[in-house]
Amino acid sequence: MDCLFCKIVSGDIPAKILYEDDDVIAFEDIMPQAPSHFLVIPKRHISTLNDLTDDDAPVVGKLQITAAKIAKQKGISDAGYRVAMNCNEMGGQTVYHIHMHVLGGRVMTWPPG
Ligand code: IU
Repeated sequence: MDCLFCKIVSGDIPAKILYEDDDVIAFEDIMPQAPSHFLVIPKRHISTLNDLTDDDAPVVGKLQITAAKIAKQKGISDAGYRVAMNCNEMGGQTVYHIHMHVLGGRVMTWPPG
């Protein structure tokens, strides 16, 4: 599988890991778009949000719960933060292994560009 995030999961590509368990892994984004910007991904390869099935509900829920826990540990949860998942080209997806962006530490604008 020629997937960059699968290679982070396997340890073939280094990343600053924030959290890991059997199902998900979280790491700092290499090109942060906010003072705090990390990604939470399922360990199992899922290319896009369009590929999710009902069976994926537990892992998708775990992405969000993990994101919130890490945001709290980082001290950004009280001030607030943004969670985003991009899907396909027009959604701004560049890595085709689903990932939840968590951005905080600055005021977010709406709508996103
Ligand atoms: P996108 O939603 O697919 O556009 O986001 C991909 C993100 O993955 C983007 O913010 C990159 O900076 C980030 N990233 C990373 O953290 N580590 C990597 O090795 C690669 C991309 I490639």
